[in-house]
Amino acid sequence: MSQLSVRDAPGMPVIVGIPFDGNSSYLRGAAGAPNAIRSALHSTSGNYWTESGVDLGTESAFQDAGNLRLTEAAFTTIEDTVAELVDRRMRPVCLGGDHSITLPIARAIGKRVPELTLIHFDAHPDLYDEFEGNRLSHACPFARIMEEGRAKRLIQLGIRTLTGHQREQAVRFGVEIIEMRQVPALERLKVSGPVYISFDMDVLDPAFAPGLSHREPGGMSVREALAHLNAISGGIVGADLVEFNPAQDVSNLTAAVAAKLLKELLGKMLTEKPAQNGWTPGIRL
Ligand SMILES: [Mn+2]
Repeated sequence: MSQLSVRDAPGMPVIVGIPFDGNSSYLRGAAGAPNAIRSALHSTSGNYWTESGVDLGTESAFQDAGNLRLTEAAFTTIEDTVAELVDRRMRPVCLGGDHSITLPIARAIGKRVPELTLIHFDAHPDLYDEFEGNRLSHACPFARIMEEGRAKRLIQLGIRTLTGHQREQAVRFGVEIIEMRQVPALERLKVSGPVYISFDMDVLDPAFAPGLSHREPGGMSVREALAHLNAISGGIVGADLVEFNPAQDVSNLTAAVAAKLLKELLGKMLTEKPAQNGWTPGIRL
């Protein structure tokens, strides 16, 4: 049964909290992220206007469906919820949770949106065939997504932890990897057609975002991440923001960064031009 209580509004971004960290390999805690991000987003220390001039404080900007109630069949619930939103022509913006949640999300979207391009911000390629015996580990979702053919293209950005195995996997699946040492790479994000953005917070340097399960130095600044988000062309059909671990945060700093990224992402979704391949997100300018 559907857990969604949102009104029909074609094209509208809908926040869905996914408090799930059961496939984390190292530290738990990411399940607490959705509520921490909301607290920062609604903090009276800031306002609801994006840098691009969009006021997110109006009822017509976005909806928040709250957090999913998850049981053993968490992936089924996630896939069904995202599928319902896409079928209702809305655009899910999922707040993780660990990165394993991107697999059921991509299943739902990939089945409904042809010619999908995934743009994946991360320190890690998450392409392991299996990790510590778990094929659904947060280290594996993009291997499963590409095996299952859920996307036409996978572009990874900010990568700085490639192993020999994952280099082989990238070749096998035709993944277009932009390593962190190649950043900035704004032009490589000019794509056409529908786009799904998966943003792992650990693409950021831990100096900017200490609240991570896997701190990987040498990453992006917040400003670099925003520049690359804003460089994406195509029509955004959905997104996720994952791997923020509030248990590792310092003075709610990473929560503020996640809320900032969420704001600017929503602002971009509300001002972009519709996709040119027939999947029209139904933007209302
Ligand atoms: Mn990562």
